[in-house]
Amino acid sequence: MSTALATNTLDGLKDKATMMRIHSVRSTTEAGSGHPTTCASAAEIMTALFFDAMRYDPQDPASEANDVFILSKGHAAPVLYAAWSEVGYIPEDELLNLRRIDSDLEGHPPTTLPFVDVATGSLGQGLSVGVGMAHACRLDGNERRIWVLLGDGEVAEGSVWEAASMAANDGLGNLIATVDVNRLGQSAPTMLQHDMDAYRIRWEAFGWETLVVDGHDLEALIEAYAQARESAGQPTVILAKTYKGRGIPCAEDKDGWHGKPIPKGELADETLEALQAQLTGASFDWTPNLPPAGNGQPAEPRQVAPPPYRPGGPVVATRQAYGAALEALARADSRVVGVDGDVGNSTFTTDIGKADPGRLLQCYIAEQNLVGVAMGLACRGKIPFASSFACFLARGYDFMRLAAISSTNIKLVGTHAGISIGEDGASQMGLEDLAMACAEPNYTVFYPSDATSAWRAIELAAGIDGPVYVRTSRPKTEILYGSGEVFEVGRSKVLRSSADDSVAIIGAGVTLYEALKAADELAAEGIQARVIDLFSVQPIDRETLVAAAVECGGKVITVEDHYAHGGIGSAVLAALAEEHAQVRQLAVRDIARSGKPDELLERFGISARQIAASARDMLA
Ligand SMILES: Cc1ncc(C[n+]2csc(CCOP(=O)(O)OP(=O)(O)O)c2C)c(N)n1
Repeated sequence: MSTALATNTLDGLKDKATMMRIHSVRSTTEAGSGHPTTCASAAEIMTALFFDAMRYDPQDPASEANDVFILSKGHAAPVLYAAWSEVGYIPEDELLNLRRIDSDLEGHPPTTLPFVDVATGSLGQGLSVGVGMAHACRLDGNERRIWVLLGDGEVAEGSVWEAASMAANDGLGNLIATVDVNRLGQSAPTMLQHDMDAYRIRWEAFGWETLVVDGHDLEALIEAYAQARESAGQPTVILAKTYKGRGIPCAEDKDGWHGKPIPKGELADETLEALQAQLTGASFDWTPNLPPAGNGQPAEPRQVAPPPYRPGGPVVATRQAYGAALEALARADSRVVGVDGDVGNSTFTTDIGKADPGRLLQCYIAEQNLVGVAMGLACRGKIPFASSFACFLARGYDFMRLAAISSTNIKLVGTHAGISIGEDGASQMGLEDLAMACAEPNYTVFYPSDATSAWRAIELAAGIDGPVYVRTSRPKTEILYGSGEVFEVGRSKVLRSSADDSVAIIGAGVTLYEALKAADELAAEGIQARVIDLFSVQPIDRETLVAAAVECGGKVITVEDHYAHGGIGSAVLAALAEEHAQVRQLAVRDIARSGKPDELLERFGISARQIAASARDMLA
């Protein structure tokens, strides 16, 4: 397909690109910080996308019907704001508020802006989010396209290639990436500089339709994007050869200008004069390429079946209950999607396939992408449950962090938590996952102990608008709660309690069972112990914990199958910070190893025997 643009149209478009450069220089100079050279290389790309390739309503950037644009190279935020200004959404003078405390035009794109679905700026995340969004659009059967702009330095991130593999494997023809190959990174030229052939070979090898263009040639870009829109079933990447700082005479194609604004005064004046001299002043009549009407709302969720477990019934692992609950949720709510990283038969995420095989996405062994895909799905109204062994989610932690910044509605389920997995050994044991999730202030964190509470945790997670982490365990455990038991965010369960309690023991997961055994042991000696199932680690049930501390003479023991920092002991300590309480924290304090679960609980100091010993010691 060939796109012959009338001269005045082409000149008008060129002026748009020049205006985007002018805005980027002005706003960063005014802010005294930012990345004008990063913006300048992308000005024609942004112009071709915003004035030709994308279908969207410039006056309704949050419309569900719009094509989606993800600025993966988030430090180019000023050119994104400039584009939305040039299409008429952001008033021009507002651009000068860039990076101010009272402006949404932050240094990197925030989701407080209606045209930003996900925060970017930690490089290497946008393409994974794009894959998730492309899948969401496919699930909804709509024809929206997802456009992602990456930097060339950025594509050194492994996560980009995790996403690229999945996009090609899944034939996501609705995903179109552009790499702004401007040759320079932050501190040095990029690995491949302007070796466009090397880029082409790599992307082709990953299964993408690949187009190499002069990234400052608007006609070439428009033609390439038109071709990309025709793609039958493969994602397309436009490899745009550009120059960093294009049009800024003092900085064009020069090392040492990354992340530096043009200083106010003579240099900024000269730069703006040079840019203004490039304006043709051509009249430009633009009619936005409006999208077709969006799809209707998803079907109203139906009532989820209650958990099928009963005290005294067969033992069930909490990870199994997660899979069963996920299947039940998926049957009740078409927005629920399962995301697996090739451990779905261990995490039980594959159970969702029994409800609908189309709603189980396979990311293979690529946990950064796993979290990013979930983020993209959530951005488009899905309720994604992404799961792996708790330990492997650590690989996706930076994505979890950006999901927190964006308040993305993702549900992460870590299975095989702690030393209780046993024989597989230390590399398979998640012992820092609670610390990761709880470090993010807006994550809700559940740690269910039995199958009923695990089922309810999954159901609660689906209903929360924001990121949730659920920690589950490998061993099969007894059922503690009947199906009618009500679980709530921020509420724990008191399992043993009497007026004579002299110590409170707080556990969750496998250690709750150890706590119950210890309480039995102590009761036989005439010592009454209160036992609390923490369940909701964040937010925490301060009221119940404070009452327990007060009523148990200030003697509290926490016991957890997690390292000592950032887990349930830390959370309880913080909750009791203003109380007169003596808190003993039993946790895994050394590097773990293989063994039988019971042997390991004993070796690492979190067994029933050690809890009871600790209680006796406190009361002595
Ligand atoms: C994961 C991550 N690592 C490092 C950085 C710091 N950083 C910001 S921009 C940049 C260079 C990016 O180069 P490139 O992708 O080529 O973008 P350009 O500015 O050249 O368009 C670096 C290293 C970051 N933001 N994210």
